[in-house]
Amino acid sequence: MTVSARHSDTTTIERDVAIVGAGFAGMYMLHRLRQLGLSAIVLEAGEGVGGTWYWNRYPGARCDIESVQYSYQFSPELQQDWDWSERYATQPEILRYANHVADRFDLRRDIRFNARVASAIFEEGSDRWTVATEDGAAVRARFCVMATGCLSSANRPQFAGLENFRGQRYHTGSWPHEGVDFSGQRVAVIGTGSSAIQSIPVIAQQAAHLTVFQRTANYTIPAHNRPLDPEYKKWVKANYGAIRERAKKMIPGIDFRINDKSAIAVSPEERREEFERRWQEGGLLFAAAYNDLILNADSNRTAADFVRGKIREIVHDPAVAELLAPKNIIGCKRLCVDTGYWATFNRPNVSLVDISETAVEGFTADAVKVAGKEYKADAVVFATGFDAMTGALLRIDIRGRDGLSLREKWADGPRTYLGLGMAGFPNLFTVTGPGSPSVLTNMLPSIEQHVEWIADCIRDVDGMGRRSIEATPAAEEAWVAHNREVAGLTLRSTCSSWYVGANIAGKPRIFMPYVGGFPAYVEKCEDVVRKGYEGFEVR
Ligand code: N01
Repeated sequence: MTVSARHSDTTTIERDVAIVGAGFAGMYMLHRLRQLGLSAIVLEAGEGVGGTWYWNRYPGARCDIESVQYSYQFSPELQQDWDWSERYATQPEILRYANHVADRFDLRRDIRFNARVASAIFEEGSDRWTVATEDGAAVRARFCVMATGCLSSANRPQFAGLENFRGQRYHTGSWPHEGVDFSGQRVAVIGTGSSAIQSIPVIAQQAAHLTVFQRTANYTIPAHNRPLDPEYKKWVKANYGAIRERAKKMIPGIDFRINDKSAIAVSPEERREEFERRWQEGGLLFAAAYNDLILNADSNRTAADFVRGKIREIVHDPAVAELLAPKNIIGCKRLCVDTGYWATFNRPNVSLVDISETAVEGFTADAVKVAGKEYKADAVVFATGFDAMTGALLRIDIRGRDGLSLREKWADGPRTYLGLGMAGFPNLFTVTGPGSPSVLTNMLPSIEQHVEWIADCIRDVDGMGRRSIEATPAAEEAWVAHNREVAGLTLRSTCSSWYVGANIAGKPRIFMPYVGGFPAYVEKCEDVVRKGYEGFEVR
């Protein structure tokens, strides 16, 4: 793997397209634009490709979508050549895959690493975007694609007295590249989301003592991860086309078995068998045990009760089991997938501290303080998540027509047309932006669909001999209203999750991803094109 030199020149270069971010979205965007004969450059804050998989190197980090599906499909040769080793790929394996893609398609020569974008400013008249990095370099481009990721801006809550703490501090979302050895240490983990649930069992095996600080108990389903059987891999490769096509017809864009019955239309025995079968199969498939788990509170309770029952079976200490048993809607916050999470709380070196009523009060030089009590720690792991969907975009000073800043435009929450474009921001695209299915789906097919739509759109604008394309205020307003309406149809909008921005102080509460599902959304995007880019003004 080669890493290009630090980009420190202050000159402005010209390209057809500036792309921000070299994760899976930015890499494919670059490849696709090159295929159209356009010049493009990617500006990437990190030293390497991979986006979320470049930064999230915490112990136990893995994808919760099966590896054979969490992968690109744009290149049949790549799909056939690459060999996934496990059912759920580890972060290092996914990062190797990202690097393989970068090498295979010779992407690095058009990626500037260590180039964190500070601003993107639209210039009226010339219809050019100037995308500037923190070190003073800039790219002038006709089009700008924000491939900044949905979960890439770490949430670092302000904890009182943190400056007193003398031990090591880590955030799961920007883990040291050299890894961390917790042997012999007293470790505190704050948070019990997916990152914590994956890392806690691994840290517990290393640390002298692990204290978990839980504000909200969370649901997780066992991964039952395993090495992939060679026969299965052969079968997948022989049937990849059909698997991908089936996945595209599924609401989450994943090829899996969705039971078309309501949970409350079947007998308790049948329900228990179905939940048990899916628990044993493992993973997110559990959420598709019945077709109304996320739509009907009574159906949802049957699944939640089943998982709570499992927790009580697995966790020996009834008081700890009770604390770990979530009280809210299952799947309201993103469902987690784990390896040995509940059983970890049976270990003598692991303790659980409830901070639902009494928040972390402060830090001393060697402890986390809650309700006047000190919990000794040599290291604290903040598994506190991300400023999801909008954080990475709003960190950049983005200004469109008439100097309109995105921060102003989104002051009351994100507003987009299809999660792809925005009124007032001509020729600016967002890959898997708020208002698109994104985080509610398998991200890889969603990324590919967006990248292909954006590339075709740029080609068509050029083909029509026009200079710019921009969502109309009316189309944007209608899409925002439609999003609001469908978000209310599911139970997901009812809890304090990062989907609604509840994890960030002061963030407007809007359900950000589109809940209409992958197939309906793709149909809408295709229909917009068939109708001559309906809802966009092409100038
Ligand atoms: O973050 P989270 P994450 N004091 O926001 C707690 C994806 N992902 O990094 O629930 C105390 O889910 C917070 O508590 P509460 C996946 O989409 C995927 O774990 O707000 N606690 C919560 O427990 C996932 O959903 C994989 O009450 C505080 C935790 O920190 C998303 O990333 C793996 C706090 C944050 O949980 C985010 O997951 C990992 C405070 N001030 C992640 N602030 C895959 O497998 C926050 N918390 C692909």
